Amino acid sequence: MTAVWTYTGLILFPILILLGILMRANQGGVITVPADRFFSFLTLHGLGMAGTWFVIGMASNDYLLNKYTRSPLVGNIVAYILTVIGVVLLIIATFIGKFAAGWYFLYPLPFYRTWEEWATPLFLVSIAVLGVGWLVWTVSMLIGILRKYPLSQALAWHYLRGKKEPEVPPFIVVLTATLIGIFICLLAGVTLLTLYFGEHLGWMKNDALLMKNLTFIFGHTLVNEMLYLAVAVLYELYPEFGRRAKWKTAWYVALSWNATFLIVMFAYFHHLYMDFVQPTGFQFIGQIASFLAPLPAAVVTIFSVLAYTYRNSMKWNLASLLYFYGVLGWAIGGVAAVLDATIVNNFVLHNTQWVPAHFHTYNLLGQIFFNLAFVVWFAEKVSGTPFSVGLSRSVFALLLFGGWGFVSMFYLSGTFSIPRRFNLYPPDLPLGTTLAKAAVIFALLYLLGIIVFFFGASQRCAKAFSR
Ligand code: HEM
Ligand SMILES: [Cu+2]
Repeated sequence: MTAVWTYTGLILFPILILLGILMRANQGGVITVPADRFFSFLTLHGLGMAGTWFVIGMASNDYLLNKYTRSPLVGNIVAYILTVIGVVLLIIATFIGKFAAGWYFLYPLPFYRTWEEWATPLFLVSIAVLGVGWLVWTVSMLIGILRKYPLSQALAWHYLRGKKEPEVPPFIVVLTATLIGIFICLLAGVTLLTLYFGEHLGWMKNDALLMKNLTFIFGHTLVNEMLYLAVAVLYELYPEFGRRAKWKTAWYVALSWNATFLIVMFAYFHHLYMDFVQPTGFQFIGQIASFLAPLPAAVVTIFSVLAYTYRNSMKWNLASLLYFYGVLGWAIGGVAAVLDATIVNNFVLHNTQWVPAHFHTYNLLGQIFFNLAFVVWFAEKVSGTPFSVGLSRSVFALLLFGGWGFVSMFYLSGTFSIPRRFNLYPPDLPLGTTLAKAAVIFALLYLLGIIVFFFGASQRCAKAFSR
């Protein structure tokens, strides 16, 4: 199944990048995409990217989990079938129906149509199908973990009491904390969709503030947890590239991931700074949680990676390089995110391209580097053929140069207050157009890197089926 997921992800990714490039080329005035198309591309691109890398993260964790315990395979298969159905429906709703309410379809936008009437319910059904599939998968992986470790052990609470037995690998601790978080935010998603259906069917009118809170518990938290899924795999695999011993759980690892799991649930309040009706206390909680959320997990992980790498005879290949530089992208994107989540800065940066700048950094150059590192490791393992030096070098150079160039254009735009989510810039913002043109070139390099990567990885993954 891991190979099936990998193929699916590696086919969807370039298509979604292409949508991104088309949007940027339109913003740069290189091509013309009609406005209704542009915003349906934006919706499909954002949701598609989040979904693709979420499932690749789940699939890689499921694969590694089987080293320690068996999680029911049926969860994985049900998730695959529902994901395929959900994606097909989503593509129909956005491509043919031109549904275009943005990737988190903020209430009440789905009801203010500029698109086909059937596209709204179809879109909501597609998200519901995906949500149910992923909920089943999450529960099945949690069952797998709980078969071997009671919950308190899986979360390493005994380490907090100074005990070191029984030994629980950090991978299990991070994964358990992450899966519980995913479970909670998917439940919020289900509630949100139920309320949407209620209003669509004319049974009720919803409260906009409640809907916005639910949207961001779901959206903000899910993309955070998707990053942690990739980090869980890093804990398991990075030490394979050095000579020193594997990582062991220590009290600070236990403490930091338990803390992260709790705090991340409250950080989403930073999406509501502009909502004056939100109780003021929540704004303070949002501010404090946004400062604290990244600290434990990021600091412990970055420190662990650096400490492990320092004076260790590392085996540098495509996978380990992607891990190392992925940590860099994660860290820089994270700092940019915290800058934006600081209330005084948010007055200036809100809805500028600073926002896509920060999340493209830790996704494109962080989380995706981690996931690609897993794919390299997996492809080499099932095929027994390592990626050649030439292939690794060209892929790595293209991704690094193209990726950083692409996000730099977003940062520059954000610094000069170019707004996000504009299909065309007004004549008094010519800088936005120029930077968009440059971004297209960088993004094409990144895309080329991914295509080369795809050929290298798919040949090797094919061996997974012939065994
Ligand atoms: C080279 C690859 C990529 C390109 C060329 C690209 C391009 C773009 C562009 C042009 C936008 C619109 C920015 C604006 O508001 O003006 C955008 C938005 C977005 N992208 Fe990407 N992107 C790429 C990769 C990714 C990845 C890897 C992810 C997530 C894992 C991602 C997630 C999103 C999301 C969530 C949005 C916001 C959608 C919305 O506003 O509703 N993108 N991207
Ligand atoms: Cu957020």
